[in-house]
Amino acid sequence: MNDGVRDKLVATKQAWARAGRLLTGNHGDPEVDRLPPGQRLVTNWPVLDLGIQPDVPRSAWKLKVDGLVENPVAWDWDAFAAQPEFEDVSDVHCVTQWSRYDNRWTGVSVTHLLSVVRPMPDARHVILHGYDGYTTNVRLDHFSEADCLLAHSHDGVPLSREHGGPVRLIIPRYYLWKSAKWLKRIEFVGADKPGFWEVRGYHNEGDPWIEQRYG
Ligand SMILES: Nc1nc2c(c(=O)[nH]1)N[C@H]1C(S)=C(S)[C@@H](COP(=O)(O)O)O[C@H]1N2
Ligand SMILES: [Mo]
Repeated sequence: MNDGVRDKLVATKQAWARAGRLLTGNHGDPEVDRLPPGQRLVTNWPVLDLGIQPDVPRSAWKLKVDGLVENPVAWDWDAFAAQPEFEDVSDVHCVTQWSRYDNRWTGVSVTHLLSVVRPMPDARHVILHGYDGYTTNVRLDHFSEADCLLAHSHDGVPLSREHGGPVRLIIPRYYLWKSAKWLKRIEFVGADKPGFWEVRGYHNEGDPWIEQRYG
């Protein structure tokens, strides 16, 4: 994708955000409904990115975890692979209205990561950085939920480049734009710092059950 096409794509999504497009005004109850309001179920797996799909082989991949933590780490593939393995099945919900059920993710749990790096008391938010320059922000309490992980495989197969391999974040309870692909850095901060889509009109938190799509 060339720069002109990418700029147009970003501008279109930004305009949708301004117009509040796709909002149904309904609230869902995750205890009762499986599909959040305004979503439709798909069985394929759409690819969404900024037109850049960084090619990072496992041998060149590195993850930095820093900021307000007592024990910052920089993991290469071998160090990452040496962490305890975690598996979880979850549904994903994209703000562009598709949801996909029963994704089996394998990787390293955020719970484990937090036990290694130990966030300081004034850490409140987490900024995720991708190899493509993408960023997204998430509240530390949302990031800390038990179903969040640094995933290297999906349904038993290593994550493809287009879906964010070698490693992406998965935050199942929030819209999928929070789940940074091609994960490069996890930064713990005190003051919030809206990311790529958040400064372009997407909601700062992105809870699909109350349709926090925009604003
Ligand atoms: N690094 C990075 N992560 C990203 C994005 C991106 O452009 N770059 N797009 C986000 C958006 S908007 C969505 S909907 C999902 C799409 O994930 P998928 O392509 O695996 O479906 O990735 C999110 N994570
Ligand atoms: Mo998205």
